Amino acid sequence: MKKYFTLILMLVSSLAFGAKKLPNIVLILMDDFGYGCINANGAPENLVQTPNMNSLAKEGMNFSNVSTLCSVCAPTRYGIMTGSFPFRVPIRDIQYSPLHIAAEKLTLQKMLQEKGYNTAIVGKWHMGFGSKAGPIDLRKPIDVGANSTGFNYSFIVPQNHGDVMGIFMENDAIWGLKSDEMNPYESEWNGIKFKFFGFDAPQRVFDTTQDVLNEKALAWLEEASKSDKPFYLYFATTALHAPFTPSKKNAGKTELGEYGDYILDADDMVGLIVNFLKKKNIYDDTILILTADNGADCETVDYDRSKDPNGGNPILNYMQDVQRKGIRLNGEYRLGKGSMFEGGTHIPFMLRWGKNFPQDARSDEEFSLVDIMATIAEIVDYKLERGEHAAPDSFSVLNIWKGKKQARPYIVTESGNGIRTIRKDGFKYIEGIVRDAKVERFKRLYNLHEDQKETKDLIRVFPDEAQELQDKLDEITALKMSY
Ligand SMILES: [Ca+2]
Repeated sequence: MKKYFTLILMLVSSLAFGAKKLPNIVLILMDDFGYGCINANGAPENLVQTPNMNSLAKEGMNFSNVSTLCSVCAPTRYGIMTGSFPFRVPIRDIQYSPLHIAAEKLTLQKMLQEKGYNTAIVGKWHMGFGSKAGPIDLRKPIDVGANSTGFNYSFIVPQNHGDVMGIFMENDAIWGLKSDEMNPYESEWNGIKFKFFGFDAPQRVFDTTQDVLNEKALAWLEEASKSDKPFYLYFATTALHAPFTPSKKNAGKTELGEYGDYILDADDMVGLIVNFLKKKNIYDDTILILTADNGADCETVDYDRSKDPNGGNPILNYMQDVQRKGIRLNGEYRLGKGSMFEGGTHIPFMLRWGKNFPQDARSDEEFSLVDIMATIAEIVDYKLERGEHAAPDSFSVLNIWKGKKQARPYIVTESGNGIRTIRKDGFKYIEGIVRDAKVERFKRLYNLHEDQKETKDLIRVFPDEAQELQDKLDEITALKMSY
């Protein structure tokens, strides 16, 4: 009798207290979006306006010291989705296949599915398809892709804005494919040629791609919000990856030209999501994260196109012209996308969850995008069985998200060509070794607390500290996990 009574009591209490729905989660991951592109982070308002992101900073938290995993796209995305440093797997030279997330990997989205979430990705994928290496024919059935990593729904750009596929994919098949015919074609932006396979399916158009993604994201949210299940939307935007092709609505509006107009598109997108959540009265029940995979693709103002026999790199020339108008796209940080310096890895991060997290707050605490997975695991009470395939490098930084102080043991990042950096107590060590002997010269040590622009190399001043950090990197590599 006592046993039954206990059982009934447990049922009653789970109905009364345990029925609290888990929070919805929307993770907006911008592409190549620099720390300094937002007014709230220093972008001059006379050049470009980001009212929706500024409001988010006021309604939630704005972090000034968050690092991405790598200063280019795919490795960072891998790290966010798996809680694993991307140097543990070969991810570079991605050509659509194979799928880079192994079947045995626990992902953020699988974890949330297990907790009863309805999950979706809308936007840039860049994680490959299929179980076999080599060129993949997207017209044929695909055995593994975005959905098999834990998304109930996917509507994706296979690689990135401007990719040769030129199509959208829905649930890992080409969206609207009519036949096997191919009619290759080209287009041009800023003197750069873009080639497309010409699948017999709706083609992405540069200046409407983000609009299509917005519509798909809102349509999915509309459906998902009708259900009792909590939802997780991973919204990976095409903005602001080159080509910089703003919508007709915003073209010509800013003093920064197409680049600034494209920032307006990105800001409008944030407004659409926030307004949707407010309209549905679920804004306070949703964890909203806004961040970026890596910094803007720009050099410092010292980049000298005149020394290049070809007149410089078209994108870097373009970005330099933008910065000469008086904006620092990556804030005060050195260099940008692809580099091992902070301009490539020091990204914007905003966060809101009603009254559960501070509002109108700034935080200078340090953490990494690899920590999203373990932090969310703690929030939704998912017990991570730590190991090589379960968030091996992710630390819960929930205290930081709650506005408190918490020291993450160290921060590891990578450059586009796989040079790793490790940061601890202000010291940032750049290993400058491994794949190519020519990069040996990049072995460096900086004190970011005193020199955030990374101008004074201290490797000869503090050789022991540098060695200690190299040893730590070696240990992290050998153990296959750092948690
Ligand atoms: Ca990127």
